[in-house]
Amino acid sequence: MNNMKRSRLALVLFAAGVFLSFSFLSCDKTGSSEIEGVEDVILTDAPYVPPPITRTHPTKVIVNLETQEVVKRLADGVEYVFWTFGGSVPGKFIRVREGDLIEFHLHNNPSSKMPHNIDLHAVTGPGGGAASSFTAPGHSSTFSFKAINAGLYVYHCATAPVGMHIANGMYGLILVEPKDGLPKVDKEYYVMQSEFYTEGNYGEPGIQPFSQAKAVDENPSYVVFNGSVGALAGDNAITASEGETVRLYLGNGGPNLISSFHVIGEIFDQVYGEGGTKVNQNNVQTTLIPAGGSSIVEFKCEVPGTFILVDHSIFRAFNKGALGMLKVSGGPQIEIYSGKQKDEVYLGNGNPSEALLKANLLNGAPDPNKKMSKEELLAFGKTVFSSSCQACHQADGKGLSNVFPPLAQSDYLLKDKERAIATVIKGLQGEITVNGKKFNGVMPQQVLDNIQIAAVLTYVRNSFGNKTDIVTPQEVEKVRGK
Ligand code: HEC
Ligand SMILES: [Cu+2]
Repeated sequence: MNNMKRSRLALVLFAAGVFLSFSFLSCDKTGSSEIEGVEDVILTDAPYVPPPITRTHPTKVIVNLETQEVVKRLADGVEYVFWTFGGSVPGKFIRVREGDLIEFHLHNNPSSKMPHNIDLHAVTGPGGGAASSFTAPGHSSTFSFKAINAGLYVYHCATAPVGMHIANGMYGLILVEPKDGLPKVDKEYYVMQSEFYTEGNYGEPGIQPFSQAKAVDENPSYVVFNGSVGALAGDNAITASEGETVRLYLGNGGPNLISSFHVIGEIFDQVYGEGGTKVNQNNVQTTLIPAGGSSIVEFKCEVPGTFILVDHSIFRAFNKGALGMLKVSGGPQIEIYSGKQKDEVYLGNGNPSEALLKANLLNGAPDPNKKMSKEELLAFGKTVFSSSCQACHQADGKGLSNVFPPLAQSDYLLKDKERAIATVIKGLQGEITVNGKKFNGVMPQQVLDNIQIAAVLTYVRNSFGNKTDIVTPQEVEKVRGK
């Protein structure tokens, strides 16, 4: 405790003494600093947070937390032996009030293989409680600490080898609410980032063992929010309604990486940097969360839609799993965000340069002088399709009714190979009939070389239920020459 706090406490105690009778009758907002009563803490699993504390005095809080070693899903088809505080990763969210006396009971499940302990960054004391809480399987340890500093703190296991205990999932957050509480918000959520180091690469199926080598190299196969790929996405997304304020309690269990936490399409109105008690920035795009550290962000959801939570070290988001979702319900807010207003044809300046075609070759495009097999055309065509056609004709080739005609089982596409080639080379405009339905839109000219066109047409003419012959670059060249 620093001197200022000490003298302030002394002052409060003095005042409390002098106005003892008065204090008993009227309870002011900050209340007394005397420990009063006992209660069991409420613990929650991510992404949920226990309710705000309404007490105006410190109390004795009993925390019972059990370390468990469990097999759970890390990604679809991938399992991992997680070491946990409370059965899932991240560990239970603990919420106490500044000045509370926490009586901590750490239980180690009898089925555990390892001893575990807990180092709470909210503790002022050696090891953050680590030595006092060292607990063998089938044992319980008890220690107490006073939460003298408010803030959002990481806790983690600190049993040797520490790196391995953390890498296997042993971390969570404890919020020490300031005496006067935090400003009221509509929604609060718990999001914790961390990495997993598995023998197999991202997505390799089966129960994956821990890789010490990858952990030492700081080269994880997975970077995730709330313990697994997709834990915060799709049906597991966190939610809010338009107009609501949201507070995220963010933690980073590491063990190694720093998180550049960002919500795509949102701006943090307030950031309590590094999980301290002071708003030290407004209007922040990306907040840094150190390994073994935290951050609190608040924002208002002005516009409905799906907002993507990422580590903006962006390959982690799209290739290692660090992607979550906040779904905001509500009606359109055109004044703040219009949505797409127009889609027009843009032809640019025509054909790609020699240099660009060469560069594309280096990036995996096939050699134009080589004769390609059907398999090669199909494989390359798939990548061309996803970058050049999919946006309009859709991933399943079914198009969009009345706007983009289907390629799947399209009589127009399958009937006339030369016409299909010409469509891609020159674009298409004016009324056409596809499978009996009329379309009258504009397909822009596709700036692609002969191989790309041969490959993409081979692909679309042999996918989505279509089955016919291949298109060769020579055939494309012939149509171009006409
Ligand atoms: C910007 C949107 C857009 C893109 C990108 C696009 N198309 Fe089209 N495509 C259309 C529209 C619109 C039509 C219908 C044009 C009309 O009504 O005359 C069409 C028609 C077609 C047709 C004939 C109708 C049918 O369904 O069989 C084919 C074949 C076709 N596109 C293939 C492709 C291929 C292959 C690519 C990628 C190389 C591609 N398109 C990229 C919008 C697009
Ligand atoms: Cu441990």
